[in-house]
Amino acid sequence: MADSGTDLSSAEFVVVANRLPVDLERLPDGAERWKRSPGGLVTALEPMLRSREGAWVGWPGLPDAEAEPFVEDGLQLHPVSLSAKDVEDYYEGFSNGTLWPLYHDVVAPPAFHRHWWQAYVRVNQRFAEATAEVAAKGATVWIQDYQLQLLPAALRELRPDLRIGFFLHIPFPPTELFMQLPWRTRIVEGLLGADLVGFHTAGGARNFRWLATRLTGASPGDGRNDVVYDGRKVKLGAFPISIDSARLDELSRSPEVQERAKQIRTDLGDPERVILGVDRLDYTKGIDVRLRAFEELLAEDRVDAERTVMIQLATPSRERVEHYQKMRNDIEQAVGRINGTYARVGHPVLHYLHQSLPRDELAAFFAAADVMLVTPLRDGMNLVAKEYVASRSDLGGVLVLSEFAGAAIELKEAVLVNPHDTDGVKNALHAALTMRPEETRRRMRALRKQVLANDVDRWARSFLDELGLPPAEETQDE
Ligand code: ADQ
Repeated sequence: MADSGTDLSSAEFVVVANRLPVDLERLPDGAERWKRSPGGLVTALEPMLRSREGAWVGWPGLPDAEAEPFVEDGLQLHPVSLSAKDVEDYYEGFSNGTLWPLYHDVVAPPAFHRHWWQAYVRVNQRFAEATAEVAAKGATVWIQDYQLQLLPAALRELRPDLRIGFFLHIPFPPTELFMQLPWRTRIVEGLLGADLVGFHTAGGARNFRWLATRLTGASPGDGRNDVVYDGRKVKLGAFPISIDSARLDELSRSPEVQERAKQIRTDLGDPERVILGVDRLDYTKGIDVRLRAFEELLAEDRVDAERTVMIQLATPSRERVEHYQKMRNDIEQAVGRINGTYARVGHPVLHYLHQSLPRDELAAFFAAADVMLVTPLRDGMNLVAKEYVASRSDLGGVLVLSEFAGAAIELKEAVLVNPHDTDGVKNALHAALTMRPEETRRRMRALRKQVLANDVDRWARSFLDELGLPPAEETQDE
């Protein structure tokens, strides 16, 4: 990837996220190189950043990497260095061991450690200093996600001239749960440093507004979607994120992907029904829930092991965090048990890949699956549900979706389930496997209308319009 040290100036539009859109890799000989890490957020924001000669501030993904800022294709990249201890305490500790489980309805117990909190404060401050150096006078800064909730206030302290937006990609928890956090007031004050705080759902915004008025000196504003804090109006709102729907639609229609989808079914032994799960391997995603439902349906003979195959694709994730290690063991044990009981030689009833797949391969799996099982116990949005829908231009396939995913608010024509209700999940899966084609098409048509009309570009624009980012001057496509 191109790497040049030129043209680093102050930027009018800055995105700040825990990670940069590129990863630094250390090769066995000790050399380092940058590798693109394409994700939905990067795809959504990159065109806007480039057209404004914007900047992205974030961690390069390796501990103790002292990388210099550089420009790549008109986009400035500003690495923030984290030591191994920072990674352990701020990232794996406070972000993923405290905030992640707390914000996901404590489906795993959060750990509260003062030294994790201190690292979180320290690293947020470092991000504030890095961002303050990069942003031009009066620039717009868009901060992403739960790792950086103190950054809005820390940045405002250094640079009161900036326009600051914050978006939370995970759920904002019920107020009773949030109150467990020993540093609850500091987090709310941190977020109130922004001019606009965005959530996936209106419920998240409501919870935050209630806490802001109870825990800080904030008073309710004139509208239902704002508060007044420190003499400033702070806007709150729901901005449900989405995917690059058109691009995925096009990819999944390509002859290569369609051919590969057929091949996948052939490789599986041409079963009548293919069930699919695709997740980051995370205890919030309810992978255990769907394995249990599948296993019980097999045991009760409501699903025929000769004619049905389930595939679970799981991207490795947070492998150094304790809860994740245990969950991986539990899932792999269940996979072994299910195949041990119901598979035949050469015909596993359940295929499990602990691997990250390329986009086109993933699209082929979506196109090959009759039923997509998305059963998180809690999820901010869940993009996989939207990706499945975007991949089904044939109007085939049934989406089974947890009520506790943010996506359930928009995707009402999915078969909605309560993941805590095993019988309910079993019945939903059975209904999906036996649904009449007309009903399948009717539901998929409605789902596609929603997903194709509301893509990630629209999400980013609606947030930035609300924040008041002026349109880029010299470009046509803004
Ligand atoms: P995540 O928790 O990572 O995101 P999700 O929204 O489902 O969850 O996004 C996962 C992404 O990883 C999807 O694009 C999916 O295709 C991809 N992926 C999963 N398994 C894969 C595999 N085996 N191979 C390749 N790719 C794979 C967080 C929040 C969500 C919120 C998003 C965006 O937890 O609730 O929707 O941010 O705000």
